[in-house]
Amino acid sequence: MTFVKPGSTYKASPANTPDDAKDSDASVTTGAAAPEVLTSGESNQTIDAGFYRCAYVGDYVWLDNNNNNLQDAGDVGLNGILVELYSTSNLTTPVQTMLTINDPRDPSKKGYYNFEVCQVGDYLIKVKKPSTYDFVSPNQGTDDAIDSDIIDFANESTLIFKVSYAAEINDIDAGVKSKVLPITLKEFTGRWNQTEM
Ligand SMILES: [Ca+2]
Ligand SMILES: [Ca+2]
Ligand SMILES: [Ca+2]
Ligand SMILES: [Ca+2]
Repeated sequence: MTFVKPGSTYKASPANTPDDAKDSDASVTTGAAAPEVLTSGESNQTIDAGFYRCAYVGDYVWLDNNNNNLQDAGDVGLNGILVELYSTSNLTTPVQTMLTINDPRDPSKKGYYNFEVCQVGDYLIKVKKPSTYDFVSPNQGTDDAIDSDIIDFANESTLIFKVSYAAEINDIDAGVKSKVLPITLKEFTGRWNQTEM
């Protein structure tokens, strides 16, 4: 007997734990349960298949060209920016990292990142921007889908957020702007023109 996943985002539960009444019997790789020979009139109610889904966390790092702290028309996504996912149980080593890429859902959009998170819990995101950029002001306006969420500039980090079972979180974004370069005054020449009164 072979079980087919209900959809591509589903994963097979581990098979064959000691309690056959409650376990999954479908192979994680093939979906097939071990063959059973039933005699006439015999009943076997222990052949089960378990599936689960993971959560997703994303999705953009963008350059705020019009300087309004929101992701909107005229802004562009930035590719190649390192994004790190940390569990609050270990804030020194990320559980996952990726470089931002073209959005596979819409390849014209850059700056996309997405983590598949199969363990529910508390997480935060760090965005390792180049030093030529500053982060924009976070949590501006009322629409979290277009605001920036890096609130701790020194640690390049978001607030802690909860990832629940099969959650699809698409509003954790980082806006950056070009740094205002410090200007050093090298020379100043002044001239006083006395005007005759
Ligand atoms: Ca079973
Ligand atoms: Ca903007
Ligand atoms: Ca926000
Ligand atoms: Ca946001």
